[in-house]
Amino acid sequence: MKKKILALACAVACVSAFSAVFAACSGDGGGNEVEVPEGMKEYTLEAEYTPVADLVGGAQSGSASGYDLIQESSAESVSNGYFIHNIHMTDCTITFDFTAERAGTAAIYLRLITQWGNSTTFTPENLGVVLNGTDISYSSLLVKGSSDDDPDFRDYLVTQSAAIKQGANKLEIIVRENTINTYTHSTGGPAIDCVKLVSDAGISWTPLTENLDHVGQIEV
Ligand SMILES: [Ca+2]
Repeated sequence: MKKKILALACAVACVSAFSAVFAACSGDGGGNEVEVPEGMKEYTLEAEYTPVADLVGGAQSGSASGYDLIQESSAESVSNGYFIHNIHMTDCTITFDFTAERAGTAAIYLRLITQWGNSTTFTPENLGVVLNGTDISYSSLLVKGSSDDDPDFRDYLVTQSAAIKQGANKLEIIVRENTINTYTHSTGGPAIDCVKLVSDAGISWTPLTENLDHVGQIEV
């Protein structure tokens, strides 16, 4: 009996230790904690409020474009109840235009899942993150596998310190030609819930809240 208890205690301890190591490791697809240092502010730019009307994406099966790229969801991990999905198309670009009161720096987090169940590594080769026309050379993001029906969005740190200009700035997330979508074995992009900027530059933007008036409707 003692042996059994000892074995059980050891198993629990091992699992706990393993979990702790695993959680601390950024390579587990679990995302990053958003950190807001003193003097900085966190800004959330919702993907569903970006210009999607003219976008052409691609669904897991079939086509997807325009407002159909916005998915409503009551899942706990979804910020503001909506996200953008089905951007499985080379060059499909989600654009966040924002304004800064002054020049400064920003940490950039993307809140993402993959729709095809498997955790997947995004790099600048298959997913461009472009600020004011310049590629951010992030190393890689291991994004947790998930699904539209049960999305488990996490924040992924792309860069700790991007240069923000005074005035107008443009952040683009660009799907590049790839074969990472393990469901279609062709081009895949992540589903995007929002972008979080942590900055001292005094950021504002104009969210296209009217997008939601078109969700679920067929445009003619
Ligand atoms: Ca959202």
